[in-house]
Amino acid sequence: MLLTLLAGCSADGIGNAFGHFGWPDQGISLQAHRMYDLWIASVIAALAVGFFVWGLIFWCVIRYRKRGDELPVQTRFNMPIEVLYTVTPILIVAVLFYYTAIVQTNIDKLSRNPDQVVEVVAFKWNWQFNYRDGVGEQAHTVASTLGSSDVIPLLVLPTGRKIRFEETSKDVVHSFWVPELLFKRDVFPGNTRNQFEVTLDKEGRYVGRCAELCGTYHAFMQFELVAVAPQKFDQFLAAKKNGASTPDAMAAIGFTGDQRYAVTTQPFNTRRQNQSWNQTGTVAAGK
Ligand SMILES: [Cu+2]
Repeated sequence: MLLTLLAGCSADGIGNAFGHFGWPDQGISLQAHRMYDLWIASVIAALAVGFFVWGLIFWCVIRYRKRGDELPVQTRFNMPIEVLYTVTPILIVAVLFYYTAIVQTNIDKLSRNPDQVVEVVAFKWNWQFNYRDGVGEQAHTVASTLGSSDVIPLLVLPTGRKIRFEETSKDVVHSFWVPELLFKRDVFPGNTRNQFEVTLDKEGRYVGRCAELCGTYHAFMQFELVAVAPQKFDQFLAAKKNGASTPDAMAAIGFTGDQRYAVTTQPFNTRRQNQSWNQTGTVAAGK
């Protein structure tokens, strides 16, 4: 069953019918779709085993319920059954492992020449996204967007192109997470430069968050992924390279009014003064 599901496209239909079994959606990247299919197939496999086991339990409860005071036949062991319920779980785990390894390898694969490299810089408590002219630390930043307490940073990216993320943190461990990518990866300070690639296949605007409790204002680390057509992305990047602000560059590719800013979330009020308990008249830490 797992085989047929993974091979076919019925995972989408079943996922839709059952609320994606708890996942936010089907994902917006090629990588996400593979994880989604694995998730749906795994849940179905788990449910199949579950229903089979529940069936056996209820059958035993009903078929062998106490009928009198006579002691039933005392069976000690049954070799074929012992072998069966040792081998079957091993087989199930092996199949799940096999497909997980395939999908995971695919998700982690880095192409030799990604079409766009973005350096994700996390800091307490916001994000900077640097558009790079190549791969690695030696490459240069050609444009960037930066978040603050008042501005949600926008991460504008093209669909249909291989995008490499290179992550680095200025201080503590953060985690880059766009729920619709069905994926998150920790952002480390120091020499560790975590990388991953996605190819977006759905235009739209999606909220992103820090997924690693990184300090007092962790919850304020939000950003917005704006997936646009490749030509629009080229125009956006050209505008940024010419020194345009992010809202102006958004205007250059057709976003008007409030659409030039994040629409999926908004800056939270830090209420820093209110939060400095027992310190009336003094300035809150971090101010
Ligand atoms: Cu964080």
